Amino acid sequence: MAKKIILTAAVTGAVHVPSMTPYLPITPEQIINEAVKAKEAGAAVVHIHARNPETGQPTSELGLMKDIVKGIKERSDVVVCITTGGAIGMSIEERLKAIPALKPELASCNAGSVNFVFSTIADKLTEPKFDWEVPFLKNTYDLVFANTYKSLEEYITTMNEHGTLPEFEVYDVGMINNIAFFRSKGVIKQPIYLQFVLGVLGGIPATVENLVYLVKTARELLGDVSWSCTAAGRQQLPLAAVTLALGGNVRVGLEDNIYLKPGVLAKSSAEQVAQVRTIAETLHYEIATPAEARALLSLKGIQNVDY
Ligand code: KMH
Ligand code: ZN
Repeated sequence: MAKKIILTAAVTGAVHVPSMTPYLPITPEQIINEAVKAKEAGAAVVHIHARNPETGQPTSELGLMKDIVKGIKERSDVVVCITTGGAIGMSIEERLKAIPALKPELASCNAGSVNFVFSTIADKLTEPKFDWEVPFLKNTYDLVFANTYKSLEEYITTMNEHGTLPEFEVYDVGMINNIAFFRSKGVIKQPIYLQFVLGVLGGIPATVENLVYLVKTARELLGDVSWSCTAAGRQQLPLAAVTLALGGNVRVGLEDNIYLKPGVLAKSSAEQVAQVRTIAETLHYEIATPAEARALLSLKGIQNVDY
């Protein structure tokens, strides 16, 4: 069977703020619509955060997350990956509570602590729409995106208990060794699925050499595990092409990059999905359907979620 490529769309995230682009989905309805459009463009997985529908501020409010994932499930069979990263500054409890509550098939699991700095965005906001935006952005200059070993063990164990596959978010090479540690301890009991996240200020820079280094190190420490890659900002599409050449899966979306091409805002994550799909199909790859992605990742099935 030709290698099937799993495309993931991270439709809103908790980094970009509404004043940066009018196309950032913030209400449940907008997030649901963007997820369904991304699936229709070729995404087999959507990575979901919740936001305050009035102000766009990232929130861990369970009711909103439930409305969003239920709405997506009612309109599409796409795989939903719920964030446990939440937003910088959220507590472990806030970030983790969606797993026991909603029991998703897939959830992000951040494989180590990292400075996750996006304060530079504040300098470019000429007329912020909301009071929370500039302080939220500037605070990242003095915050660590904390994922201690103790919290990592709690995230992984909780996901094991609810049949949720951890999608390990890897921001730097040392985090691959963290995952190897938890596998050697027997904490990791499910197949390992990596999401390399390059280009975060504080994490590994988004270069071809660094992606090759990450893939090589993962193979050395973890063996032949499934992996995907996303690059923040302008490297998103070039590194997507390199990822495909390396046999990896690809994540795009407005969580990671608000542009379609230099100077042109993406109107939806679906537009970025379509760009990567074109490259993949030109390379004679086939795009995985949600059902094929479930099989490739050994997911428990949409009938086993709790929403
Ligand atoms: N929002 C960032 C702090 C995740 O979804 O697990 C990290 C993030 C990771 O979005
Ligand atoms: Zn995220």
